[in-house]
Amino acid sequence: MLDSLAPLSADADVAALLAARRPGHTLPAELYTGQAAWLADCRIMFGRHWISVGVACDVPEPGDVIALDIGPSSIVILRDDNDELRAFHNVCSHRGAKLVPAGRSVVGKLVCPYHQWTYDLDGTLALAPHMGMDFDRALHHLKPVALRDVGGLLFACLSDDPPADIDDLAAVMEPRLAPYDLHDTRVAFEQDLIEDGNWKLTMENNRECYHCASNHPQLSLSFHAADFGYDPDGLTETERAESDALADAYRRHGEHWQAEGLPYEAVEHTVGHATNFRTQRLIIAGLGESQTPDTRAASSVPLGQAGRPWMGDMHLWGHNSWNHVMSDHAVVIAAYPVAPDKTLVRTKWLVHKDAVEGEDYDLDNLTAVWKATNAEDAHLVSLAHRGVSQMGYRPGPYSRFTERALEDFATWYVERMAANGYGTD
Ligand code: 3BY
Ligand code: FES
Ligand code: FE
Repeated sequence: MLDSLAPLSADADVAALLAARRPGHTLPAELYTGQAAWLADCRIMFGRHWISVGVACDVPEPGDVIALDIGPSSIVILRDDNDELRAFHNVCSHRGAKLVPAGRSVVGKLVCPYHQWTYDLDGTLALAPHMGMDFDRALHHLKPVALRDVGGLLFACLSDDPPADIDDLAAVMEPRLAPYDLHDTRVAFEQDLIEDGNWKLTMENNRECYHCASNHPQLSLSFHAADFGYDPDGLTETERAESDALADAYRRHGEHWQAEGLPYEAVEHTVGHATNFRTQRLIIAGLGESQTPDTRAASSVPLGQAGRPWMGDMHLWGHNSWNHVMSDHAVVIAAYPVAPDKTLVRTKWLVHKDAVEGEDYDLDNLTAVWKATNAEDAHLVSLAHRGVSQMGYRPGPYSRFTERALEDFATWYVERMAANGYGTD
């Protein structure tokens, strides 16, 4: 029996905790709270899987740079002089200093602050003073990070051997995102929020709307219930009626979207896949246009060829992200581990690049729903982390009706950790 307060020091302990996970239930405490488990997550879940790292319009011009810390690791994403997007490990090839501080910058070259080794934007070492005649600069290129631009959303994998099934995500999402032309957008606003909880609690919280009615008064105006994987067996009469009404609403909207040539079906790649994602065109409640306080479009300049306010919400969940792409704006949210009990939640609101603040949209109106929702979710995640840290915590049961996506997430997590050396065999 695993004592919930026993210290963890070794990978074997993490493997034992993973093996102890009870199907249908939340994880053993130390998988949320322990330092060894957190480091293992950084190494495997954030080190050997594709993660959401931002948007192409974060770096619109050559020389634009974003440095992103991911647990103990850090990457640099930039646009080089040939207009190509690139990513590198944020580590100098000399003595390993962190090259670029976290955040945005504009540079001609990347210059290490320690001894001024200087790299071109394609990662080539251009200058290394005091290294002598026989020093071969070609051997000291910055270490590249695999980067994929999927319809304007950026995914990176820090491993030298990234999972090949990012191609599945790209094949599904590129046609779905094409009408919105996210390459033609700009970041109207960005918010960083540190949640006082483990990254898996952040993700679990996001994978259900069980908590929405009682915690998200703003979001609930536009967020229509969706079937994130109900188990149809054992529903009460009321639950059955709700489930039928939901299926009916999605059938009607589906017919409409189909006639418009808009893909809408749910596609789920979770258990059994390396790259975890789910997408579906979601109904927007109320007047049906956008996730705003009045459920109308926030921006009068539509995204790309979107043009029609009735396109719903093309949602995409990745293993560290949730995205809502609507006819007038997109909300791109990603979570990054900071410490076992700290997670950075970064939100970007994208509008058409020609939309002018104050004329075409009001920034407060654009950001109101997710600012409120993020603050509410941060509070819930902190409560969950406080609870799982207590001696009285026991793994609790997920609802088969509204929390199946959490069960899938937890199962996928255990499976991926085992596939990467954290098994008990
Ligand atoms: O943002 C999301 O996708 C999820 C879905 C339900 C709760 N949360 C808002
Ligand atoms: Fe970067 Fe020395 S560590 S130049
Ligand atoms: Fe929430």
